[in-house]
Amino acid sequence: MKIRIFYLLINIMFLLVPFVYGENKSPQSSATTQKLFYTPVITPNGSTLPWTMAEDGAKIFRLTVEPCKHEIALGMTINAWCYNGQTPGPTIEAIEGDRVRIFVTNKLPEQTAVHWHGVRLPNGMDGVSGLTQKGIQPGETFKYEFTLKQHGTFMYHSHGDEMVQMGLGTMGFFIIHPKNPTGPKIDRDFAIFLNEWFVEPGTATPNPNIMTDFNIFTFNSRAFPGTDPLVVKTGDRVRIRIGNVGQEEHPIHIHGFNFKVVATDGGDVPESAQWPETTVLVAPGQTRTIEFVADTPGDWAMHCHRRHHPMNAMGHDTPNMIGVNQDDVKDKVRSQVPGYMAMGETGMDDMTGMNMKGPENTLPMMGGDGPFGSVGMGGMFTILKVRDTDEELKNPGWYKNPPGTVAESVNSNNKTNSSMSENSH
Ligand SMILES: [Cu+2]
Repeated sequence: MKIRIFYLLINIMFLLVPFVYGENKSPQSSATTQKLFYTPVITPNGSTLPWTMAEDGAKIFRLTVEPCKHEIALGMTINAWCYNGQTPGPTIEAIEGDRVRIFVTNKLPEQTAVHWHGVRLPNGMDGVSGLTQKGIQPGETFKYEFTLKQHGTFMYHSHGDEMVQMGLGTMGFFIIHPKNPTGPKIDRDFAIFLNEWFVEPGTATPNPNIMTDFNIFTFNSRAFPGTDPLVVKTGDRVRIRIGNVGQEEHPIHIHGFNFKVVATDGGDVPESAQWPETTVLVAPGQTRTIEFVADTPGDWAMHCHRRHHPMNAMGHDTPNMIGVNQDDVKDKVRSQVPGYMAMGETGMDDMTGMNMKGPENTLPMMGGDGPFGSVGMGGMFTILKVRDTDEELKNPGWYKNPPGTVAESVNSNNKTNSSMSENSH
């Protein structure tokens, strides 16, 4: 009986929730009050766009599109086109019902316009240069203004000379939180933009004319090992929003968990239509929002599952030498080219340890040191770090596997694996 009353009380509390939220949900309320409604989005390697409140209650955002230098990972910096000096541009966060006023200043050498992908708005605010507005000329500032009628994960990007402008990085997230949140509380909310580039090794400007043969694959315009890890606490409900306005589709895979696709840029997926997945395909022009409970601690890989995409620039067009004995050739070439190494005979993993000096301003095909050696990955790869304690969250380091839980050699008396993980940080 007591239990029944307890559940009855719980139910009544849930029924009251919308009314409690209703007290503060006006778009005119202050930033601090509004923060109560949602877990702020983390854009790994990126940032959130600050806003100010106009006297009439509109939220004012400012974007400047301009050429910038952008680091893909240590050792490689490109000439990108950015919003506010960043690619992806800073994440816009607002709340359903907000009136937003967005000033866009063009400092590119050509005209531009900004399209608010997936956002329902008046036609003249849709940002297609020539079709719905005049192009924003170099040096000009345009004002976009509309009221947010929906919630979800949307995007903003150039519309007009897209091949060049988006090919050089002009894209960002536009995230609208629900006015009346439903469902379980989200503890960590991440946003990751997918993109691919072609940067000729030894150069710095991505070639936007390339249609298929990309050589740099990025999460938030960073390639592993330059990608920030996603750090969460064991038991957290995690949301990851993935966006793509590139040229390629990417099946994004997470180890250790299964998740559900809870929303697209078209809106929420009804719970009855969500099925469990471990990989979600995100095509150009789509966002996919996934959720799961991170119930198992560890360092879990998250990456694109197309084989060339968790990989960096070098080696995609090398001849296939798998299984070819190069001993004879090696000596002959070495007589002409001192220090020549035969490569790819037993696979390419051995290349990761060689620290080969490639052309300037490019990245080794794969790399990134882990607690057990080279990770043998690059490109669209990051690590989901799930940790038990707040202390570990501050400095997660490498996961310390409990003794006896690491795969290890059974025929070489090699017991270094578990001790390595216990000692490494
Ligand atoms: Cu991919």
